[in-house]
Amino acid sequence: MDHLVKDALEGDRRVDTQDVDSIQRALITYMVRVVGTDPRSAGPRDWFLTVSHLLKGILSERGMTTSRAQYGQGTRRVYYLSMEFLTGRRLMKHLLDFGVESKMREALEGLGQDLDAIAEEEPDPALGNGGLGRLAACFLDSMATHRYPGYGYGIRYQFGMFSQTIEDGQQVEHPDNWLHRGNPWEFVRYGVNYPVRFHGRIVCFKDEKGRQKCQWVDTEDVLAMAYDMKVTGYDSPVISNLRLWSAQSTNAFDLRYFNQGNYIEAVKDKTTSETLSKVLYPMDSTVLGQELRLKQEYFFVSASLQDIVARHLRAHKDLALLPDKITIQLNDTHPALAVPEMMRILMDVHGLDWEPAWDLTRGIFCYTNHTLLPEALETWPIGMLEHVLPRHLEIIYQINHDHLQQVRFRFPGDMEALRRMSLVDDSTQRIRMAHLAIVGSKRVNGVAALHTRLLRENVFPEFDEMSPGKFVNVTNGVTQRRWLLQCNPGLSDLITEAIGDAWTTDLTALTALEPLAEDSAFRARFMAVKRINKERLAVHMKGLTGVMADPDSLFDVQVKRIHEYKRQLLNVLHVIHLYITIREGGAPVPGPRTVIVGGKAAPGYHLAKLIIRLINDVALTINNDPQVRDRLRVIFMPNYNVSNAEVTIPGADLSEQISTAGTEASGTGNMKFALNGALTIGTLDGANIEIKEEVGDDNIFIFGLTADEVAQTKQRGYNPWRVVEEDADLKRVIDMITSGFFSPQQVNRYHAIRDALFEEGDRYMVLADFRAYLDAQAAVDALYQDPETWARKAILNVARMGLFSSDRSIHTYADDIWSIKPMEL
Ligand code: 26W
Repeated sequence: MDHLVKDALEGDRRVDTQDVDSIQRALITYMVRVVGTDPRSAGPRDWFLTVSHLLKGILSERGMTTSRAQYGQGTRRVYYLSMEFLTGRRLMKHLLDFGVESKMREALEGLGQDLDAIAEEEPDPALGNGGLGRLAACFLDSMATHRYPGYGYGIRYQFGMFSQTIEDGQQVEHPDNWLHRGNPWEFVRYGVNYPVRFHGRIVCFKDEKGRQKCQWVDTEDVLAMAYDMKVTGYDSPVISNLRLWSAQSTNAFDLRYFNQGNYIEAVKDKTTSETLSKVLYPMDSTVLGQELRLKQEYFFVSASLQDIVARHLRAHKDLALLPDKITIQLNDTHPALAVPEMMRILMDVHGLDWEPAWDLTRGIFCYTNHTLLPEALETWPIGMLEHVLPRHLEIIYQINHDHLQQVRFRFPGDMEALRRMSLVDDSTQRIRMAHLAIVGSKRVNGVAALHTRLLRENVFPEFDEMSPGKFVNVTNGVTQRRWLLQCNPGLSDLITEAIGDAWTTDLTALTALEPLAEDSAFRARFMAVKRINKERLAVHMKGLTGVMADPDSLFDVQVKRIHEYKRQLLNVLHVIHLYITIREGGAPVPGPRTVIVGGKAAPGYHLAKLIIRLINDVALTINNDPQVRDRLRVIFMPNYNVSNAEVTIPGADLSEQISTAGTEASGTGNMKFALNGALTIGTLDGANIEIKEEVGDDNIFIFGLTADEVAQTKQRGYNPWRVVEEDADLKRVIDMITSGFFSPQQVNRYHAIRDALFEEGDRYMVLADFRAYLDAQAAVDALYQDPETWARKAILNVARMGLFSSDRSIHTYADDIWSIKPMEL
């Protein structure tokens, strides 16, 4: 058999992807044999399926070659556990990674088909909320590209992030049934399934050697079934795997009812089990404490660890080798139950004692924190854990007992340290998942320099003191393959023509562009590319909203989740100020400018939804005002997602990164915009600080309070009323909103916003930064009047983005945290 397999993987039975004729033959074969449609009557969807099945074959061949090599080398691996992966569409990505886009385009053209139209048929798998999920996807890309042995684990949600429409100015959520026409990329592994247990009770006994043993019995079980998605890297022989778990009912559970003759109850149970992987929770900053969410977290953690341990034992036999052979990265605390679950598997399944099990466990995990917002730090009610995962609660208590011993030793007599460091919050009777993740990990990292500093100084200072060197920084990055090469072919070609293509896998190579900022011919070409991208974006938005933007105007873009801390409201206040200024004919007349805002609000986050409505009301007023509409236009872009980002980011002139300093952990959109030649207007928050250091103070618009100033101002007593009293422009803007100018049908529509700003003390300091923001925006307007200087700065931004590649992040994780090396293939 071996020679046949070898032939399939390496021989001439494969499609020759550099030969148009060979591709065409393969396409027709796949269309007929796999899709089952007559090529003469095939529509774009059939062609999409055909191309993806052809690619899937190649993915499988190369994937096998990778895993054969990995086993051969006994490679140390990293497992990336994440509740979310926002991979974006796959088709163009795989073509680009395999280097076959142009041949495929040609082959399809010969068959009368347009590749771009076919690619549009693919649903965008929205298996994530925002930054954290997209970061996971960028990391998988960087790992595969640089040949690191990485492996992702997550959930195959049947419904991903809701799709958003705007009706009557308001967000409406629609279910994202992304699988309804099948998912050609996945490999279903019916044979790879694990039972995941819930509820039940614990029985403890002494074994034959007199040791205390515990068993978890009378559980309700759900089956986790594996679906694999192959992950390609750019021009890389390594194919990684993203294994997503889907919940199935177990037959054993159904039988109980069957035997009682209660068929309907049995089927009902089946659907209850399957709800576990039904839907992604669309919140990215407030934890709800819902039992179903807890079950989702445990479901994917348990299945992943069972799979990891089984694979380890197949290859290495010996559990003691676990920390040598694997490392597991926890993407935020959502998979933090992995710590007690690993303990359970080692002790209850494999019979290890507590001490050796704990030594192994602590040598395996690392934890990334992605947020400083207190309401986003996960905690679970003890009562709920006791009910859903009684064995894990016991293990957590034992971990806490040992941990608090060490705290007492390190901080003798310090009751406050004990209280703050305990895994149990006594006042609320909840388990603190970040504490659990920290105690169970060998390294903890923040995602930008400021964020890591604040974690160490303000959020977990005692942990930092107790374990010097445990907290480290790894600043986020983005993959230049999707966020430049794929989404901005015009700029990519221009760069490659000028400096070669080394930047595609080493972004620091972009520094070679710096001298070209002084080359007027290059500047002209650079701005011509921007112009084309703005036209493409304008057409795209016209299609989505009916509103046409003028590509000659400054495209001012803020796209990200809608949240008070990200301060879309500050953006709106500026827009209203511009509106007033233009109407009054005040000098200098700003603009023309198109303000584009996009993003989803969590369905239960009323204030965020109200901000969306305000943007739309303001847009309606401005865009219908003949006196203003040629100088200022406002567009709310609906359904912001990876695919829309790919069109939006290359077309931006100005990137809005205006969070309250000390609230945005890193931001990654900020990096994507600058990489595509937008200038940033931003606060000294998250990675903006490092972006400023790289591009230079002259090439970025920084404004507002620093994180330390925000803290001091709050401490001294911040008074939003006074800020407004002292600023006539601000007062007019606020009055206009609260008087119902933008909502004449309902004059009190925005009173909740007024209350948040005044009665509730303007938690995010929107008013405090208003004047500084106006000044920075005035500087933007002035600079935009000087296109040559603008272009020079934009080019320097691109040239100096080398640091912000996810390749750099991944090399840092690999060297400093994971201790893994690229594979040799
Ligand atoms: C359970 C509710 C929930 C869900 C998701 C709380 C918090 C989250 C995430 C941690 C939110 C998130 O996506 N954070 C973002 O992570 C990015 C990648 O590190 C950072 O760039 C963003 O600044 C951060 O907001």
